[in-house]
Amino acid sequence: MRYFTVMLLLLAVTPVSAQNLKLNDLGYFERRAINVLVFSNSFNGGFNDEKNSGIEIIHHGVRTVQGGAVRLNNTPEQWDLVPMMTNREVDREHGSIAVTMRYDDYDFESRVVVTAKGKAVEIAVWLDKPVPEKLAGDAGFNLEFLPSRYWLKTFLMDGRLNRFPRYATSQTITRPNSEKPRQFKGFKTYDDRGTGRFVDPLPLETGHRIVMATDDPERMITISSDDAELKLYDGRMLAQNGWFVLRSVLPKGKTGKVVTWTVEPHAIENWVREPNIGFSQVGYVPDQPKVAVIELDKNDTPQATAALMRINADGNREEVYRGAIQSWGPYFKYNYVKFDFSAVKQPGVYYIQYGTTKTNDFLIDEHVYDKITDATTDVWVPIHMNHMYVNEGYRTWHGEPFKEGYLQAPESNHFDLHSQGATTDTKYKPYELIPGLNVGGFFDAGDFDIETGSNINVVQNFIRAWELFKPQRDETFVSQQQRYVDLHRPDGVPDILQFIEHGTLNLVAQAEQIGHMAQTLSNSVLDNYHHLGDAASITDGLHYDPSLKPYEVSADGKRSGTPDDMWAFTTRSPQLDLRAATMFAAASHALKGYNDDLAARALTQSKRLMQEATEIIAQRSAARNRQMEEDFNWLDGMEGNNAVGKPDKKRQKLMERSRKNRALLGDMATNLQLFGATKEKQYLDHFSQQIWDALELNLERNMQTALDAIPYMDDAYKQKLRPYVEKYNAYIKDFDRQNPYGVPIGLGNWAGVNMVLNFGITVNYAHIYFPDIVSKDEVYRVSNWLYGCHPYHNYSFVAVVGATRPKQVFYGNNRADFSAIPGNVAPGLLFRKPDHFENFDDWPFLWGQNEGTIAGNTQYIIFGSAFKAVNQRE
Ligand SMILES: [Ca+2]
Ligand SMILES: [Ca+2]
Ligand SMILES: [Ca+2]
Repeated sequence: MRYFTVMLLLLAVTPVSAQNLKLNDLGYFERRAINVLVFSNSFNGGFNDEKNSGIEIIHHGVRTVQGGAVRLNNTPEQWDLVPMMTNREVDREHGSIAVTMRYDDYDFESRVVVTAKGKAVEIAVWLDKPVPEKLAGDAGFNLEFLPSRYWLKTFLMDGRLNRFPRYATSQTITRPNSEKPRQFKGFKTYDDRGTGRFVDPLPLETGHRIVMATDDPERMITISSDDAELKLYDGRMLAQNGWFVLRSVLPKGKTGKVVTWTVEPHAIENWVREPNIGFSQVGYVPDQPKVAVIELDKNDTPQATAALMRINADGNREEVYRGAIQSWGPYFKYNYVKFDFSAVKQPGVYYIQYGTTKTNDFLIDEHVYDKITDATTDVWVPIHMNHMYVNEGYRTWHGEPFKEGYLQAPESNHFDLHSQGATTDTKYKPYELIPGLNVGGFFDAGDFDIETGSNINVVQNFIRAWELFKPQRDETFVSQQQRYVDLHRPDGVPDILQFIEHGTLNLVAQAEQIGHMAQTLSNSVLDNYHHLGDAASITDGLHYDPSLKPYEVSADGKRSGTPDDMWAFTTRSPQLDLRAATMFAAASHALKGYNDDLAARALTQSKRLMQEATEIIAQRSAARNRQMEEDFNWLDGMEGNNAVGKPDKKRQKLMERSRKNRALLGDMATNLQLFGATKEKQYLDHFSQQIWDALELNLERNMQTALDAIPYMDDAYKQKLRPYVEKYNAYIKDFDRQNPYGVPIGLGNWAGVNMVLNFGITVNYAHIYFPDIVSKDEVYRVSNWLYGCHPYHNYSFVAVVGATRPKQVFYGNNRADFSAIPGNVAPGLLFRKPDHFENFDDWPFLWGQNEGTIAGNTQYIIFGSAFKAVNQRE
């Protein structure tokens, strides 16, 4: 590890003038305690309004304001239109940032210019052409405030006293649907119950000057406008994930500078952010390295030492270790130092004392990791079993969903990033019931659809955990016949086998009924996709009958005129079929002896899909060479991280040979799975012919597959693998140079937990098979990160179990409730450009930081199982 021993110099960071907001080198306005970002993050995520864009304010370290833009609604929802940023100019000379944004649907362009004016910014909206007739009265400049940081705080509007409501209870009116600005792709977020009218919130207050949070110096902010009326709304009236919205409607028929606001966030004089002491909330086993990473404000001066304090059995506290603080250096906006207390090995209850900051307590003990996967396997996973009634003690998590089954999707461009092509690729007509699909499967995440790709991963993850560790844990009653799941009720069958069975049941049904894999089984209408509540109430459980009127039920009570039935999106993807074939082969192996009938069905589908999908790809390849390139790129991830710049000649040759081999021999990992399922030698030969080129081309990506093969291979294989593992070990250690936490950190639109877990799994296996190359110390990198040693805060990303201070709020089936489903794993630290990491623990709704997914959480089960295995080996 790279330490600069005790270099307690002042850091070479330019201090920002305590007085005025200045445009900094990173292109945002800054003064101490305040960052004002102007479209550093624009509206270009996977979905429309992700509450992550436009003008944003990071106020005493918390991003409490965002969404500053010209918008078409009082309180925009996720699927309301967002403007496309067409130009952004930073004018250093005048200290301003100008952004041009455009609504193509309405041919409507506006420009927002933000200029530093002392401690405030001026936000001005400019129009070259007047607001289009259709949008007059609706288009306005909006700025949104995080409810969880403003509720119960006071505010003054033109001197009138008020308080932000804890819960949405303001007033609304209804207006004719014809007046509603178009929503994403023409979908509707609401069910108007046949009234032809939509709901529009009324403002909480209006005026020309608002002072928010006069009672909280960290949140206090003053906004005024001479030329426009400010209206304050509660966005939660329409959608629980709405924010408080302040807006000014753009005037009709005007051009030029049409709206001007002055926005002044209050800054606490000489404010220094509290140190964030990252450590493992689950605790530490006695022999492992124990290094706290301390995140410091750039205006903070590091302490010379920190202490490890023990809480003894009599309740007394004593300092048992004092060590030097070691500097790591700057990483994005903060400065990092480390405190190494590995020397302390005695089991006990401890906390860290750094200056005046004390952490909560944690354990050092041989058994701290024993239960890290229990909440995930016993609680989170069974709650996500679709087509079942799920009970826990006195509580029902959900009834049996989607009793009416799934209809063939018509041609459609869906809202959850799916589409149905012009042909169905099935024998079914659009809207026809596809029988037998309402069985098995797992809810995707915070939504309740069956994402086929994710469900394939889930079954594979369970199989992997089963084949490697044979966990016999039985805490769950599962009856497919009763369609009933009861938590904490053993039924004599290992739960993991029942989860493999449950996932396989749905996927085999897809292959059998549809003839190939569906893309997804998902909602047909947007107004039940954003469902918050019992999954059984998403649809009415009755078959949709278009001959009935909407909301009408047939005399026999079996059909309704409400078009709420779920759809199967069936456009054929041979790549998805290949992945399913791999999974079915492994599932048939795992289920043999437990559910022989399902095992046989899975093997039949595996062989058929493997053959058909390979043929389809070959046909396509012959027809379109370029498509082949894409197919194979998709399959083997050729564009790996270690391909820097243009590939050289040698690399080009390797890539060509690798592609050719893949076309001839099939996917390398599939071959390995098929060998495991059938023990037919040709599959292993096909694997062996490809693995070395794959390792040369992309070591990080293919190391796991190489390690997975070890149980099937001879000693020569392992010897040949050694130099690659040595290179992989260097790759692991290089993360100590890249960031203070020593793990891969993702900067994408979804925080990086999947990448961190993958890395962790591979490091565990590399250590298990090559302990002399990859030392045991390396396996703790990922556990430390997951359980609290990370930027922003030090809470464990895994809900509830094992940790002293787990995160409390996640995005999932429970997302309206500000709670956690036990065992959930958060995506983690979401990076906001240009330099801010974030994980809200008081606001669940940002999926990129708080949403647990079935693929991610079952990946965590593998990581946890492997990690426990390493720790329990002597
Ligand atoms: Ca989904
Ligand atoms: Ca069981
Ligand atoms: Ca229905």
